[in-house]
Amino acid sequence: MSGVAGIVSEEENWERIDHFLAAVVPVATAAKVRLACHPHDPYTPPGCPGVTRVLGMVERLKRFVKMHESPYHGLNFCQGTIAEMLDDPAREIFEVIRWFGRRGKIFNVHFRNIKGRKLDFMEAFLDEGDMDMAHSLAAYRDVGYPYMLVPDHVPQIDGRDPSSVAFAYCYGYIQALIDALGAARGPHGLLSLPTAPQLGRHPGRHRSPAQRAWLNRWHTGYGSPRRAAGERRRSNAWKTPSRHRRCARSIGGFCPSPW
Ligand SMILES: [Mn+2]
Repeated sequence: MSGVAGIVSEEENWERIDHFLAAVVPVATAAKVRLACHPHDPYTPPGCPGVTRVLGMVERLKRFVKMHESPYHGLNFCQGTIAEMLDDPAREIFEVIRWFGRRGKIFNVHFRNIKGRKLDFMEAFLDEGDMDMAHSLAAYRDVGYPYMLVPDHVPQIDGRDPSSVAFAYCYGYIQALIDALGAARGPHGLLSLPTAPQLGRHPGRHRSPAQRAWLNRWHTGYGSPRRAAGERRRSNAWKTPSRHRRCARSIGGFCPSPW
């Protein structure tokens, strides 16, 4: 059974996508407007619930950006949603960033992290999830990604405005990562990070000894990094300036502000 309402098969979904792209991509291309499609969030198994959503899998997203190919047809690359499509995000995410990044198909990045994997995950703060966000940032740098990195939905933080406080924490974390990637040079600097890290026993925490030593300097006097992150949130959250932030210094062209 198929039709306007009810069960929608994969084939029918592709037909609809093709119909839409055929009409819209030429117009967007002529007007030089980038179409940034957000993936289906989260992945759902075929036929669930009656609709086979085709943009919740990496291979399907590759097919999607190749349909009616145009430099103005690409993705709002939600790293969290992509991770929710993968069996082992901590290991697999870098190659996905590279595949879409090298082809110029990433027009915006939702820079967020998760704990877990496909069909078994929790949304997490940038520094608490399984993906190494410093290496992720290095991967965006290496493919020449020129646009924005923005926070996405995260757990809320106690306070007068739990959602905005949590976002403010993410802005600060992104800004610090950008600064660290650009400013810290030499053997202990993030600038020397490879984008295909050597993975240790803990997939989510596969930092090199040099990187761990460098990061530990941040946390002097705060105890563990996780504790330090919690303390920063509680004590400094209200000091975070407006979300309408200045653009980052030009380090690979990143800007953490979506506005
Ligand atoms: Mn998103």
